[in-house]
Amino acid sequence: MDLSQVALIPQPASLIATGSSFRLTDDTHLYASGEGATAAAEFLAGSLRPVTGYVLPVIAPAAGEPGDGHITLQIQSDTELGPEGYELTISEAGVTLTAPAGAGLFYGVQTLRQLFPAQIEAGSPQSGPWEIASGTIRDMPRYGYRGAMLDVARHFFSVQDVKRYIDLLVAYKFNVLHLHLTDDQGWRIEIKSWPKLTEVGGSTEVGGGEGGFYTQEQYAEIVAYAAERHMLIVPEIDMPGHTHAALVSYPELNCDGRDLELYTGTEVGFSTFCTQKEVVYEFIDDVIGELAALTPGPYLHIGGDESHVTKMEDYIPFVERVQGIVQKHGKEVIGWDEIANAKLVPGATVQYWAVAENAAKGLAQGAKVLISPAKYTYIDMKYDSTTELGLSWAAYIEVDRGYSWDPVEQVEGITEGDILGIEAPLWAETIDEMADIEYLAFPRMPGYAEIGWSPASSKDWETYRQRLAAHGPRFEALGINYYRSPLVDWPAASSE
Ligand code: TNX
Repeated sequence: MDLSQVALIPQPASLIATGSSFRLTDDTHLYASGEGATAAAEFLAGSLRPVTGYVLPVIAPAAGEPGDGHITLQIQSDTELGPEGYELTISEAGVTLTAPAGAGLFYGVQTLRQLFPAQIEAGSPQSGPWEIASGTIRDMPRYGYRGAMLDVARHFFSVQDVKRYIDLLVAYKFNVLHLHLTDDQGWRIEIKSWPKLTEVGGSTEVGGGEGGFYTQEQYAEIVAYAAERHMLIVPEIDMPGHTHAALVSYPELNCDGRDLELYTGTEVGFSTFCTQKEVVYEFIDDVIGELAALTPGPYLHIGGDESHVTKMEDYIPFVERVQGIVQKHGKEVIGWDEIANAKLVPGATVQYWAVAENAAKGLAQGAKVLISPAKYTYIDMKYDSTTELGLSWAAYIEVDRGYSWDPVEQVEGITEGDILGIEAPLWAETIDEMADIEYLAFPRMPGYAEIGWSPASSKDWETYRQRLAAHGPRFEALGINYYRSPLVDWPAASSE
């Protein structure tokens, strides 16, 4: 077998094929010691057992040579690999996966999954043999932040849906899920000190459905589920615009204090907190305080986009004050690119989605930039004019367009070191179930995974589209409702 012919996404930083293979059998043991190694080994065993029917015990390494036919996972310092890199060596005699940290072992395990035949993803008994090509992979990411965003405000998605999205994303080495928790149509996170946010503000969604929200316990469950998979949750409270659901729940946050009706349409830019009222800042302090306490990750996203009815002279002091509140609660600020019109606190990140000049204003203040240009990374954009779901205001984003761009070319004067990473947002005006998420995310998300992880020099649409085709059977084994782009020659068996 030839390791260099295996369709890996994202493409590893380096790979050497040695022309033989390793066979997983019912006698294979997974040797692991130490926290990160055992967790990664259990994840691997957990994905292999239901399909192979093998026992695959995870045990501490035996004294002396392990003998043939086993898989060893080990934490091992290697300054070159960094916190997420790994080295995977496969021979006929066995598999050795080493990494300086648990995250690297986890990513090595994701690579291993892709070396097995596609049926490995079926989740139910399949016939082998379970053989993988031999060689060595040394691999590490280009960016430390490889994100997806899910809008649970326009339509609400259950904890179970979010967990499934996490499962699908980590298989491609994504490490951040940004949750857009609040917007005009819905407030989706329980805030104990302001209970009407969810009682009232969480009670509907676009189209007038019943909406919903996460209790703090459910949110903590999502955070923990993600953390076990080396994924960070970045919560967003969008403000001062996109706040109609909060304004309906608590009219005193509005300048004229008047009662409002819930909103179930899809317009943007019509709502704003009253930036002059002290109660608004007391409210934000409570909300950010509760959310920060539930969020082990370093970031808190304050939105800041499309505040079309907030005057610039009100918007700027508002953003400046809210940044201070985030800092007070021990978190780092992320905001959509408009926040760069304000004075940014040290450590702030500007998420470039629309206006490159805003990103440049952030850079000039020493901020990092998170790259999410709508015209390339908004997976709520239709693939082409015939796509039923999605919008098209930024572009049609076929699979080639989603793949064929580079983060460092998006903002004048930006350098690799200025870039925190990339993120592909999924806005939910037009989608309301898991199958819709899957249809818009696949097969585009693997392309963003490669842009975020692989060396820029290895990017090549022609070879990528062939690798992507080979992932069709994997998508099917995973039950993913994916878009069968005509630009990709999906294997016959996978086109139904
Ligand atoms: C723009 S992206 C928005 C969202 C919409 C999205 C639809 C951004 C920061 N604001 O409010 O959902 O377009 O594509």
